[in-house]
Amino acid sequence: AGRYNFRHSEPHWQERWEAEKCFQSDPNGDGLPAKADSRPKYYVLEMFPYPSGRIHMGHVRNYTMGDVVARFRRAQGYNVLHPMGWDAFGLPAENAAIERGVHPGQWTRRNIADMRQQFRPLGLSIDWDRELSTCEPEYYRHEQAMFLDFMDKGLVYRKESTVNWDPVDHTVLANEQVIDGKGWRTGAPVERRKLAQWFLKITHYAEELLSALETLDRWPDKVRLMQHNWIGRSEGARVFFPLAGRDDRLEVFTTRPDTLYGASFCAISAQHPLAAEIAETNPEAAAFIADCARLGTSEEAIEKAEKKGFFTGLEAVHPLDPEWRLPVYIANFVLMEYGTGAIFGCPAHDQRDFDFARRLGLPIRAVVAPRDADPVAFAAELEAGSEAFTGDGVAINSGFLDGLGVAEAKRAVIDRLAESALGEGTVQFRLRDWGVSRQRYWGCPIPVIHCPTCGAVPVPRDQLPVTLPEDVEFDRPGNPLDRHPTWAKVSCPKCGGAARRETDTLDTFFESSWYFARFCSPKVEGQAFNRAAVDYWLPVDQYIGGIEHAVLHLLYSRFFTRALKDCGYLGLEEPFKGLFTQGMICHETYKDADGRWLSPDQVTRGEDGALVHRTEGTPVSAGRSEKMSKSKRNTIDPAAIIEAYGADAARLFMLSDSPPERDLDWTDSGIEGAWRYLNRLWRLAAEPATPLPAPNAPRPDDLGDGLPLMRALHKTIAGVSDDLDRLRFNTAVARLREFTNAYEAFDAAGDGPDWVRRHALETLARLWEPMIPHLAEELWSLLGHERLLIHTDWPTHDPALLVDDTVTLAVQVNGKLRGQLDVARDADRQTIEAAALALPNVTAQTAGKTVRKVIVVPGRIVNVVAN
Ligand code: ANZ
Ligand code: ZN
Repeated sequence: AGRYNFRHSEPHWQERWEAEKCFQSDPNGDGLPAKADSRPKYYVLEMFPYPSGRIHMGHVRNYTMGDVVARFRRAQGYNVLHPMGWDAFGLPAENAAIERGVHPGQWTRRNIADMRQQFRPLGLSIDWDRELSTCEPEYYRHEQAMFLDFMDKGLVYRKESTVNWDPVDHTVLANEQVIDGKGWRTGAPVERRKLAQWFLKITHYAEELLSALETLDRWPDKVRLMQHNWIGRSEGARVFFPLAGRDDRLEVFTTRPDTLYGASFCAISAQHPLAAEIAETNPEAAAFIADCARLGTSEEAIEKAEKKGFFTGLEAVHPLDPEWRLPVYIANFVLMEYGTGAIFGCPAHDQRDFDFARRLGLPIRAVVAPRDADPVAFAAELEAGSEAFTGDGVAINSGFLDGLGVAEAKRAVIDRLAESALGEGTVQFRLRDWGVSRQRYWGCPIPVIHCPTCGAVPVPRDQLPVTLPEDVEFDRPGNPLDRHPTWAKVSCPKCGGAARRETDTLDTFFESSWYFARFCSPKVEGQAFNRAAVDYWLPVDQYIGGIEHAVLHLLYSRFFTRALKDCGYLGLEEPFKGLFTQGMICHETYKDADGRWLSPDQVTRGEDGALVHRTEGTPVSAGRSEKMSKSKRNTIDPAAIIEAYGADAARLFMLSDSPPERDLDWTDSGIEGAWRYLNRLWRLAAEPATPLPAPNAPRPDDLGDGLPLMRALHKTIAGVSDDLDRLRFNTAVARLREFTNAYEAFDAAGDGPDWVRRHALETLARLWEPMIPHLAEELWSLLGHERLLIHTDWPTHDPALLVDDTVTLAVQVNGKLRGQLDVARDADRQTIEAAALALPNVTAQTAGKTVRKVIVVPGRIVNVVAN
């Protein structure tokens, strides 16, 4: 038997697709299809890669899935947009500059060129004419304009905020550069410093970003839930506690105004202005505040830490009872960034407050009891115990609230507070505004000039883009833009005086928040988008990427789309109609006797089948299959796989092994199985058991012996179409493999009309094309076609052929199930009776008895009555 020569075939078909411009989607350069093109549009996008220099298996899986969707939709008659670009700004390029002395731009552009070459052999149906790279001024100039538009709309502001500061290198560190609280290069404990930074007002859209999640019915529930929690909407109240002996008051946020009668203290954050005021005259307070700062600001650390408080000496007046005083503490568990940075504590109904009250000996007073409990006994038990009651119930010990349910009591308190202007209902979000300033070189310059007289002045639009200077040095830590001799020195656009450019650059999430829209018309100059092109292509119909972007990237993009709409750039709110998050690629891990990680190609099987070191022959132990990572050395290089087995085998294995949302275990046997199957498939057309008729032969009226295969084929068409529609690639593969088995048996038997064989084989090639495009074209050409397979339409199934021609009947004897019977759908009563009585189990059960009656319920049951 011959072998499929993928080394010849794969490049050959890639060249044909390119020569015929099969994936071109921008005939006029304005992003739009040709005027006469009336096909509906379909935009499929995979999250664009960071140009690290090498593609990895995760990329192969991601882009293969997107490619299947693109090819499938194209075959179905859609005008498909399937672009590719590079998320090209970011820290690794700067690290390369620091470590190897190569300029970040040079490093990045070389990586892009390398990766483009590595993607080619995969045979992806990408429109490379739309390629973009975010580090080029022709891309980032538009986001500088967007930044200015956002400024005009009040969606940008500047405020002091904390950064990670390396005290040895004297530089700001990105979060990724802080490892276990220490600087990545110096190992020095990181300090917190305040710096003025730029923020985008994502919170302006908090309510919408939350409520619109409901409309995203083609997103995974998991991602919607993560965004829901991230936005974190809480309904509650702002309550004002006058401060005794002062003329100001403490403003707190609470979700439980119904528990106000259970209050026993107030607490403020260590960063609260009132805390700072007290610290000015109270060194102990200052020491306590400094102590809290060491805890860091991560919510997790705060959650875990022991609850501590410092009494300020101040007393707050209870808003519902002017005689009632509450001590005010500075507490380490109150965050300045949430609500108002101040709380009232109700120990009986909040565990944190409970623990705090116990430690400090503060009163614990139950004010809510379960509906069916005896209030007095319940309160006594709670106050003596160690657990807060956070469930639903009715108000007790609460004056005018007594007897009301939690929800009613909340409303009643808010109404009462509003009457005396001591409170109001409010909604609070966990979502924070997006800090976009980065003290880095390799990013988009923020288009602002700082003037000592005029303040922060936007760069005039006719002076955009503000480009990065090329002549920078990375020989010292810190931001080279900051110490560049001339770049930052400019005159103020307003007053003409000496001024300085903003030397911070934008967070790289900025670029990825609108690239999907730029792909709609990547060549237009002078504006970010051709409005008609974004109106035509957006939203992205199917977006595919990793779950690690479930919150930030996807939320920022949703925010950007709204902000861009409000600035008149485009007309929609939700950029991604369908979202799919794929699983990771895993591989077994290996260690030698000394516990060192070994890579898969260092490991082989010895004569006895045990794992050994390939060159040293020493024993190797295999560990769990884990996500492929450099640190565990369990990666497989896609280039090596494609070299050995071809792109189609890699694609097939990626798609077939497990559901696409799950993790996939890369195994040698898996890729070899895929390779063997491809050869089998190839032989069906290259070396058919029975010669095939010429193409385009007419369909015979009577399919004769070919009917069962035709039924199987049409079931396969229907099933695969449905699977690809829902991105169930693995089941599509399973169906096609099953049909291949049926076809092989049919071909070997050599009967049935030849037309059916050709038709089945051609359809099989068509159905496989989205997944293994090269071999599919090869089969198509072996079957005698000149024109490319990808120009042929997706097949539709014939519903008549989906109806089974047999039915399965349950056979009972005296009402007890004794067997099953497959009969022709149109079999008559006599035939069914005879077949039922002939079943061995039925003969056994009726032996020595007389059959009195046989009842046939058509299509369902046969009951034999015998005694
Ligand atoms: C009084 C109270 C009584 C509370 C009670 C809870 C239970 P979520 O649901 O997350 O919005 N809180 C408010 N601001 C805070 C801050 N800056 N740092 C720490 N805690 C803060 O939680 C809101 C609740 O968390 C608020 O309701 C407040 O405590 C606390 F039986 O007020 B509550
Ligand atoms: Zn000025």
